[in-house]
Amino acid sequence: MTLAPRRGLFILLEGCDRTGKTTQVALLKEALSKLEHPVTSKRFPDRSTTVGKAIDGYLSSALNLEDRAIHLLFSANRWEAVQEMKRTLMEGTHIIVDRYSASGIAYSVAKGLPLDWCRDPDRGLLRPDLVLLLDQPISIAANRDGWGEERYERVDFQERVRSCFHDLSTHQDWKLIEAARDIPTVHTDILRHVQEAIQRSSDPGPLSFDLWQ
Ligand code: FDM
Repeated sequence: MTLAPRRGLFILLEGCDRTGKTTQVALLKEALSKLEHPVTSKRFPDRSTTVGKAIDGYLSSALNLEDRAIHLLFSANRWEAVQEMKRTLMEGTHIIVDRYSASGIAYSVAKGLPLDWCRDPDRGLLRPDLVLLLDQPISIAANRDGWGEERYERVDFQERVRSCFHDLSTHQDWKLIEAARDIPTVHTDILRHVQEAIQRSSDPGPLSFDLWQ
């Protein structure tokens, strides 16, 4: 009899724009690969799908949409990835994800949409096993190269997004990562949390499709 592989962990990095998530996802993936953990990565929005292309048009301001319409597209973009993510995790591969439902909520709440309304379309999505919130003062992000190129890169808006991430994190077991430190230090911190999660979950149990429920 062949035993099914231990399932992979869904590891999520969240945070405001330019907190270093993309760099940290790449470093984490490289580190886990070196440790011989099967691992892949994914980012939301996934701009490669039909829905993702509409989102990309919106983010680059080529396309205008109602706040609620774009919110639903971001959610649809997560739902369309569920089966692929499930398959990958069940094969025993960890997935490191750059943004997910919390971004969906934080950015829409920052526009003034009600929290409950924003959470509803994502109810029942796959729940992450570990959430790392990369956090730093917005003034640091605003000094990075290329700031302001996309629709949401405005200081007042990002302050509201950050505050919503903080509110969300108080009700969940998220790890707060101080992102204003140098890249290797942040990486070491993230890797420690992830290794602890991997060690803790000798049997991670079934996947939970109960996000926000
Ligand atoms: N964003 C991202 C949302 O507004 N809602 C979402 O559900 C998600 C996943 O899209 F400004 C925003 C957050 C950010 C932009 O930028 C995507 P990056 O650079 O690809 O993370």
